[in-house]
Amino acid sequence: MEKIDQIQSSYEIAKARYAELGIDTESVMQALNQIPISMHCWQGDDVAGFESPDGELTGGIQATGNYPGKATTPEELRGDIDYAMSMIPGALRLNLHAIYLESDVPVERDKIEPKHFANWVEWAKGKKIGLDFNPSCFSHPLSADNMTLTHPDEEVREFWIRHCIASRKVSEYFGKELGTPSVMNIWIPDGFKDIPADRLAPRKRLADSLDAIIAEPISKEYHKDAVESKLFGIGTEAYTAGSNEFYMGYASTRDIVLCLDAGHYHPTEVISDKISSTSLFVKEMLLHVSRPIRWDSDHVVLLDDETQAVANEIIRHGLLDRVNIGLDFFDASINRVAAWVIGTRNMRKALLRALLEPSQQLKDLELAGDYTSRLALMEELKSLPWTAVWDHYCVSQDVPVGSDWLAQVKQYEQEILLNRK
Ligand code: RNT
Ligand code: ZN
Repeated sequence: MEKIDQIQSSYEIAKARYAELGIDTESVMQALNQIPISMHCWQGDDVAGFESPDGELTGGIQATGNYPGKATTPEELRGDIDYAMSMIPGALRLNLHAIYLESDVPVERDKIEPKHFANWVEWAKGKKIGLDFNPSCFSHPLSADNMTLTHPDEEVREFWIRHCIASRKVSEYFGKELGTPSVMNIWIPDGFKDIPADRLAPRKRLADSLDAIIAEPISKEYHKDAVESKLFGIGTEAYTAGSNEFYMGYASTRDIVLCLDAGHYHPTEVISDKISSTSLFVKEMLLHVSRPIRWDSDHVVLLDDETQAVANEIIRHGLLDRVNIGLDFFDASINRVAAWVIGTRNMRKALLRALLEPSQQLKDLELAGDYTSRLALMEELKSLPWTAVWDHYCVSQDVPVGSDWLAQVKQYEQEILLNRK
């Protein structure tokens, strides 16, 4: 039997199995295909950007590894993203950082303009995808002491405020040009390596800076403000100004988007448990789906229990229109295109499994106090033939099935990546 016929007949069997649970796999695949995942541009070049040829990553984050073939020009990066996206099924967006601007002359961060991102917009138009944005408050002489929007020096603080305001204009331009709002996420590395004497003042300055940044209203049709907390960074182990409580309070009182990054909490804390609570107090969320390991918060996303739990929470509570799914990882020790494909396909797989779950039935069992059946069903669901639905879905979207994409990436590596200087 041809592989394609095998996939078809496996799918028919799976379809019948899920139908027994009242799940219609056809409408599941339709719904799945429309959920946008915002792929981050920075996996392609280890968060280097195009500001200067030897831009160095700072800000308490690090990309480790020196796998050959990283993109060093916008054309290379777009080429790599195009190639990765051709192997990933379903709706995608691209998440850009301010340091990915294009200009013949150096542009200071507080002087960035929409025109510096015109090529990205044209590219996005061609692919019919939306763009998201981030001011880059790191890898810069004025962020060298891990202080930006909280800096005690007003001049430095004002610089970063101007950068964030300029970034909002770029974000608004994305939304206007592409017909879908750009989510602009502010993350700052600000904090202290050792025990601070004053935990309050930097947070007060941060609140004031953010208020100045978002003072000018911009239509949510084009642009949405988001803020991202982090418990720690390399060199900011003792204290970060932008803690979880800080931003939870800030986002809910200012009615902006709260970003939850999977790698930014205490080691046993998970964002899957935060989505429901947050949904009661904040209208919209942004997720940075990622994977923490010890000191790092940015390993490639796996199809692990936590990624699955995140997807389940979104689907079970009907939060698709209030949760923006973004990815945030950067691994420089493996093929970077493969990293995107692995992580993004995994997020999509988790969403598929979440959509295939008879969640009402599980909730009913819980309400009836039948925890035995709840556990039994949850466990049996894991071995239902979701992979047959996934393969069929991949075929229907004209992307590689199973690990077939790997041979393609290896070929791309030989022909393109290894020929880069
Ligand atoms: C850093 C934050 C932040 C960055 C990106 C590059 O810890 O997660 O989101 O990873 O903005
Ligand atoms: Zn993040």
